[in-house]
Amino acid sequence: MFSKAIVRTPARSFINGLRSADSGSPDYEKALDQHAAYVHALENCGLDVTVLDADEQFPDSTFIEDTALLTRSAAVIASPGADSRKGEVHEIREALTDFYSNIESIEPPGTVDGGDVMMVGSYFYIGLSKRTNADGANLLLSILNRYGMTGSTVPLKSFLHLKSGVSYIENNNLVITGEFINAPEFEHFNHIAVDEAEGYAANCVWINGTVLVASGYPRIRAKIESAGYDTIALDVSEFEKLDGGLSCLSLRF
Ligand code: CIR
Repeated sequence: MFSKAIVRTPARSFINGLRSADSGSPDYEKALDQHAAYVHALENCGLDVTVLDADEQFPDSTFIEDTALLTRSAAVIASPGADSRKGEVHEIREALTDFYSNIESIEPPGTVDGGDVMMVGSYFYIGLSKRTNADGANLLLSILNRYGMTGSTVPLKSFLHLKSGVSYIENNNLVITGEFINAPEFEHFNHIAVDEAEGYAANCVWINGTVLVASGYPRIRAKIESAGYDTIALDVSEFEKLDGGLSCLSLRF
């Protein structure tokens, strides 16, 4: 169960954030409204939400999940793989000192984006991606081991982050799409499979029994509900334009 979340309000510079394809420029005002609705949904799921101020220096800083990994016994400050995002970690360390006494860090040349780390109890899957390298993953595994946790790596082919294509929603259930459907690492889970057309919605967020799903993807929402979950659909169209999904917008712990 989670009791808290940290989010960061999108900065005006958000419209200049990183993107892999030109899906149109995000609308800043709309992004603010969507972000406010997201915070409201987290609160409705019972979380105490800390909202950090917008940081104009870093256009992608609202995708706060990438800056840290929060576990039950320690926080690990990430080491973002994209040059324009490296400086985001300083402020998050500050914010986490209010909540954690054990704060570890991934150090260069290791890189890890939080979006590449999927928690399944005390086991962590770490995607090896354009953003997360083997040095970073090994360092993260050694930190986790020190705190009695374990994990393993998963090679990525086309997704930006591991959690762009797979989400653990507890009870051995994975919402899963694309290259991960046949991945041996995930074959022992129940698959709630997302077809390519709804692939974006594979990034969803379990919070205390409720699953936040992106709106506009009715088939996957229906499948998640058939598996016994309540869902909340949220419009995150402006974040999708910058390759961001629901999980990227918060750190939950
Ligand atoms: C980036 O490319 O870093 C941002 N525009 C999107 C980050 C999305 N984060 C995530 O999937 N965890």
